[in-house]
This record gives sequence, structure tokens and C-alpha cells, in this order.
Amino acid sequence: PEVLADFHGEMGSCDSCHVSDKGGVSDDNLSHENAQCVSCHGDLKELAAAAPKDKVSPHKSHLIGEIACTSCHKGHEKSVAYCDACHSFGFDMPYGGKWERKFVPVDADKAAQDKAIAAGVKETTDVVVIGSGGAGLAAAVSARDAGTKVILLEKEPVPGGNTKLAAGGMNAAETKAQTKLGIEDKKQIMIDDTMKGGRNINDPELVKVLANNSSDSIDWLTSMGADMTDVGRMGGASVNRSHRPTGGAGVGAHVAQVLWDNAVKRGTDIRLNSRVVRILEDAKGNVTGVLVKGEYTGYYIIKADAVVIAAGGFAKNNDRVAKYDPKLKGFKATNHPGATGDGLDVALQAGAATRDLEFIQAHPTYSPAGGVMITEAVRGNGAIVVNREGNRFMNEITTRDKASAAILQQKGESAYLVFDDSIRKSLKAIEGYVHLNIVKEGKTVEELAKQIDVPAAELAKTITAYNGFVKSGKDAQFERPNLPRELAVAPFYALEIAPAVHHTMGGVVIDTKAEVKSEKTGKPIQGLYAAGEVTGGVHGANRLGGNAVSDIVTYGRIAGAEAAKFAKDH
Ligand code: FAD
Ligand code: MEZ
Repeated sequence: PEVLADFHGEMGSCDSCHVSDKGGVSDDNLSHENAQCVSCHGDLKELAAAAPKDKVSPHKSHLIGEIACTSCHKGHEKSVAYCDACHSFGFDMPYGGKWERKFVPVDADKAAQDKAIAAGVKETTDVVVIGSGGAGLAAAVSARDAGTKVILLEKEPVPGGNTKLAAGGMNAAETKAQTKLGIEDKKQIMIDDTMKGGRNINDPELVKVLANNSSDSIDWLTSMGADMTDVGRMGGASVNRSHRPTGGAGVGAHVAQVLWDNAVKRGTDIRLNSRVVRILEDAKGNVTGVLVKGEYTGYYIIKADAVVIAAGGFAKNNDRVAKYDPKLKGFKATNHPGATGDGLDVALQAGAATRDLEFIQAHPTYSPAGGVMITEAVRGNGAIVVNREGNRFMNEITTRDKASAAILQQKGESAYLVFDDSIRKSLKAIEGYVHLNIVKEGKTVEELAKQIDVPAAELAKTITAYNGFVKSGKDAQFERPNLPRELAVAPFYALEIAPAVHHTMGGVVIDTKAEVKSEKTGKPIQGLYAAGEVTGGVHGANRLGGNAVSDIVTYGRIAGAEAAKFAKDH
């Protein structure tokens, strides 16, 4: 047999997967089909428990929600491991093929779209949310809490967008966790840091809302079950304000899971494999709903009073990235496969104004060997960066634009992140990199130097000098502002890092109520809201590490509440 369906067909009929009297799939989540897989093979947890402990298992994933079997195991086409969109594991899959994804513009297939529009409304709701990342899930939770009916549409087969990948933390000032740890911070300092990092082109009103609500947003997440008690440092921050779970575990998967659980608990109608291709408006330009392309059910219209665009950025779409910043042509990206910019396309079609699209951030520490971003928290907790000569060449926790530029100036356009066992023990996220087998290890600095092919004497000299700076509390070479610990506890570790496209700062213009401004009138488009990476203005020309998760939680909440209010008053 060529594909899974042929194999199952030999065992029985179409009924072994599909609902017999429906004449097709159950829905775009493939709810019935997935339940059928589980009934015979067990669920993801059971399969993960049976996997060998020392190997990377496709069933042990960092993805959020209940991952559907059909995300990877396809019935009527070749199966493809979704993980290979970012990693390059090359799992040996039954009836498997190679990961490939071609970007299809949202306005492709116009004839079929027009036909669906002519067919009229299929469903009605109060609020539609586009995207299941942190901004979309936060919007859904707050719109449900305000008493409205919500349909959340996600084009990918798995939820969580870039949010589920966020690693280092969520910035917030004047929080309970900071107070407990004796960290003195002020909302005004967060505003100043954010404006300075963004080269002062940020919308100052949006930045004020970000900082002034940041502590509340941590409390809001905590009230729903999140653990945001570990606090570390990110580049460009004056103090430690990057919040994450105990022990320094990845923030995004945790926050996204908490928001997902709460959105589900509140009865949000969540549809995967469902791409919004158009926002519909009446003759006056007021929003009336969306046109959706269900992967399996085809085009249909949902009538809604308000729509929240929370569709994320476009860092994974290198053609689009290079159009705005040609220097980034051909660069790898840290993002999930759905970060292609569809949200911008539907917003532009609806007449939204945009800003700052030319500002695209490269993250300085992407591992080419693993295809994953190495969190800034590793540097925040004390790692240094050295070149092929074994020398430091920058303040490791400067802003990303500066760090990436400095790395690209080194021989090989890459560098090595170097840390010791005490840093490894301080940050759970590092265990993931060790598990991926991308971290080199040496019992001594000399042994490590050999592993990464840098001059041992030079690396040892660099580390001794750095440890001296830690002792004296002053980095006489690069004025690194935080010097948390000496690199002194064996074993020592290193991994090669290079910049990769990470964050798109520009996007749809919003006001402090998350209302989308019209390009034509400069006024809000009635019923249209946006939050998160799809918007511009919060981060200016360069986003600070930890400010995106803060942005999506705060503005997602605002967008959901405002959309619900609009829908109720409508
Ligand atoms: P996303 O989480 O990307 O969600 C958008 C969703 O919309 C996606 O699932 C997408 O598939 C869906 N979508 C798009 N178009 C459509 C459509 N037409 N119809 C339906 N659905 C659609 N920031 C921090 O502050 N701290 C960190 O530690 C941090 N670490 C990061 C690590 C990595 C590896 C990456 C990639 C980013 C990191 N960031 C971090 C940035 C941060 O994670 C993102 O900016 C943020 O999560 C974006 O959230 P969002 O909800 O706006 O978009
Ligand atoms: O904000 C980010 O993108 C971030 C903190 C990433 C990381 O290095 O962990």
C-alpha cells in the first residue's frame, strides 16, 4: 500500500476511520478520525511513555494541546513528521514522505472563494479570533469571560504558533515574584528600556500600556494556573524582569498550554486546519465576518460582530522577509511553519494601516546543527560568546540587533556559546539542547576547546579574564551589565550559534484598545481588532527579549475584551 488509507482499506472499509453516514470527514479537526486512531493505537501520552528514554521520540513533543494523530499521519497522502518543519530528525515513518510546504497566497482560488461568498452565511457567532498563539488564546479567554460566543480559527494542524516555542521569559515590572526575589524595578524603567531598545520609534502610548499592565498580566496567568516565579535577565533590560516557570523552564509552551486549557474550559469553539482568507465588510467598511478555508471542508462564511486578528508574524516567509530587508535573504528562521504573514494579507485586504514592516529582527543564537533557537536566558544566566580564535567580542546581553551584527562580523559568520555546569543546572531549557545532541562537552576548558576546534590557551585565557570581571563586578572589556557567575564548574559546554530571522516588529497599526486603524481614514475599522506579532508599534525598530510574550498576553486580553464589548453593543 502507498498510503495509510490503502493499508486500513485492506483491513476493512472507509468506516474504520470515517463516520459512515457522513460521506466525508467529520470536521476540520478530524475529531472522529483521530479518535479512531487513538482507539486502536493509544494516545500520544501512552505512545510517548513507551518510547526509549535516551532517544528523541516523535511522540514526546513540546507542542501544546491534544496533538491530533493526523497532524503527521495522513490518510490519503504521504505522512510527514510535523517536527521536521523546524528540526531535521528524519524519523522513519510508515508511508512517510519529506517535509515540504509551499506558501499559498490567501487570495488564490478566487473563483471558489466568490462561490462561497455567494452561497451566504453558514454560521454565526459574536467574536471570531484568527490564530491560536498566545494573543489569540488570551483574546478568546477574555472574550468568553465577557460572555460572548467565540470561534477561534487556526490554519495549522497543531495549535500555539510561535508562542509554544518561546523560551526565555515574559517581561513584567513591579511583580510579586520580583519583590520576593528582592529585585527593584519600576514600570517606568520597563518603558524606558523598551523605547531605547526600539530606537525610540515605538508608539509610546502602546509601550505604556504594555509596561503598566505587565504585572497584572502575570497575575492573570497565575490565577489561571501558570507558574511565573523564576525571574531572569534578557538583553537590553536594566534589571531582571523576565518571568518564567520554576527552574527556568521554557515560558511559551507553559503559557500557551495554560491559555489553551482555559480557552477549552470556557467552551471556546476551536477549529484547527482552518485558514481565514478574507475579512468580510459591509458597504460602510464595518466588519461582518470572515471567509474560512477549512482544509477538508472547503470555503465557508462565519458571520461575526467582531474579529480579532492574532495571526502572528512572517519570519518564516523568507521571500517576504527579504522584500523588506534584503540583507536577510536566505537566512534560516527560528519560527514555526505558519509564520508566513497571512494575517497581514487579510488585514491589508480589509483596509488596515501598517507600520515598521522593514524592521525584522535576527536572533543572535540559533543553532544551525539543531535547527533551534538557543534561548537568550543561557547568556542571561552567565554564558559567554567566543569566536573561532577563542576570544569574546561583545557584551553578550546587548540588544539583538547589535549582538547579531557582531556575530556576523566574525570568521565563519558564527560563534560559540560557552557555559559551565552551574549555568546548565540553573536553566531547565538547556536540557532540551543536550537532548538534541547539539551541545559539546569537555571535562576541562582545554578539552572543550579541542571539541570545538578553538585554540585552547586562548579560550582558557578568555575564561580566566571573564571570571576576574565577575569577581570584581565590572566587565572591563565590553561593559556587560550582568555578571551572574564565574565559569568554573566542570564540565564545560559549548555550541555553535549564528543569527537567524526571529521576529517581525512591524504590522497592523492599532491603538491602546487594540482597534485596527484604517489606512484610508486613520480611524478604527469598526469591529476589527488585532494583537501580538501581527501588529506594529509596540516594539519599534527592535524588540527586547521577553517583551513579545508580555505583548501578546496584555494586548490579547485587551483585544478580546474590547471585541466582546463591541459585539455586545452591536
Ligand atoms: P503566534 O503565536 O505565532 O500565533 C499566531 C497563529 O496564527 C499561528 O498559530 C498561525 O498559524 C495562525 N495563523 C496565521 N495566519 C492565519 C490565518 N490566516 N488563519 C488562521 N490562523 C492563522 N518572546 C518573548 O517575549 N519571550 C521569549 O522567550 C520568546 N522566545 C521565542 C522563541 C522562539 C523560538 C520564537 C520563534 C519566538 C520567541 N519569542 C519570544 C517571540 C514570541 O514567541 C512571539 O512573538 C509571540 O509568541 C507571537 O504570538 P502571537 O500570538 O502574536 O503569534
Ligand atoms: O523574546 C525572545 O524572543 C526571547 C527571550 C527569546 C529567547 O532567547 O529566549
